[in-house]
Amino acid sequence: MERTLILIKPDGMQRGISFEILSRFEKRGLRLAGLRLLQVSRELAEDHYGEHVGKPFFEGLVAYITSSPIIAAVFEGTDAVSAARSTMGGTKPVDATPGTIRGDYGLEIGRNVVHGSDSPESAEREISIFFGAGADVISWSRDVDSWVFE
Ligand code: IDP
Ligand code: MG
Repeated sequence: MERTLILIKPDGMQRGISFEILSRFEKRGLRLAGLRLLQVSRELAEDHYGEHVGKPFFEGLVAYITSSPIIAAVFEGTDAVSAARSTMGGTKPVDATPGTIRGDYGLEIGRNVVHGSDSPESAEREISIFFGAGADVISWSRDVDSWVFE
């Protein structure tokens, strides 16, 4: 089953809405497969956001993502990557569709509350960054799975 990496970014943590956000993915039907509370180092930030190194907003992005502990979660399910991205809404919260996480909880692009992998390949890479060596990702089934997955 497809997996995706979700991060509750520092603003989501500081604002006390981390579990509210996680519950949106859970209610959508996605199954939680991994969960960590961690402090992101500069090194980890550069690895995770490697595609953005050198862009004008990169230093601000690193300062943001390292500014507070975050939650990293793995969710799995049918088309988990695109399901999570549509639940999150667009990158720029002011333009994100109301009803999405970013459309409901954010205003600024540099304070957009949540991260989700943008492709299955990115998901695999990002999950190994946050859940490599020793951090568990668990394969399990729920009694309701047959009511969620066809
Ligand atoms: P995504 O999070 O929707 O996948 P990306 O383009 O991958 O969006 O950008 C990663 C993160 O970098 C964004 O979520 C946002 O926090 C930040 N970011 C992207 N573009 C800008 C910008 O133009 N100014 C400030 N921050 C930005
Ligand atoms: Mg991205």
